[in-house]
Amino acid sequence: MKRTCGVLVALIAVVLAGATPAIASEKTPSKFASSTDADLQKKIDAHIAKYGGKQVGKNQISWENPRAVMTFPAPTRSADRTALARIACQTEWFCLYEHAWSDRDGGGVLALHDYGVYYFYEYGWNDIASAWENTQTGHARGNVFDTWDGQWTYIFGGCAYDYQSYVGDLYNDKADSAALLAKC
Ligand SMILES: [Ca+2]
Repeated sequence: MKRTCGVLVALIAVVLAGATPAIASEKTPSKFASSTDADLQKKIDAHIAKYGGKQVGKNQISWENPRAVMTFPAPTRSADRTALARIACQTEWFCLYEHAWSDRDGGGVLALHDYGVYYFYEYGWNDIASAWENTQTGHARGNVFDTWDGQWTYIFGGCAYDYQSYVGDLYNDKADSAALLAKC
């Protein structure tokens, strides 16, 4: 009897350990990470060669019509790196973050500006978003979709101002497209 109890306790302990949810705050390496300024430039050059756009400043690529800006995280050995690794979303944009806000690694950001539809494959951003922030003016709406085989499934979004510091395990790394609308 005593022995059975011991086995049972051990089994419950194993089950509980297995059920522990993944913690979003764990540091995840960014797909866009670099170690030095030269390494960052190499990554940006490679991204532009594949997805077009124009380099802006040290760590951004900009596209026009519709207007979008992708920001690469600062190199790991750069002085620009702060304790709060998350890149701020500027006012009047809809931002998609590579990592949850609690993730100290920060990761990259894709910021969308104009009303209309965006296909993330055009920016090398399919299945990446883990968080979002809508800082557009006038309660403008941002809808984000997982697209598969011609089907668009709405997965998250909201009217300005709104955000999700983490979209949840079900929709994490799923987003493929977005629509920005003037009305909520
Ligand atoms: Ca997807």
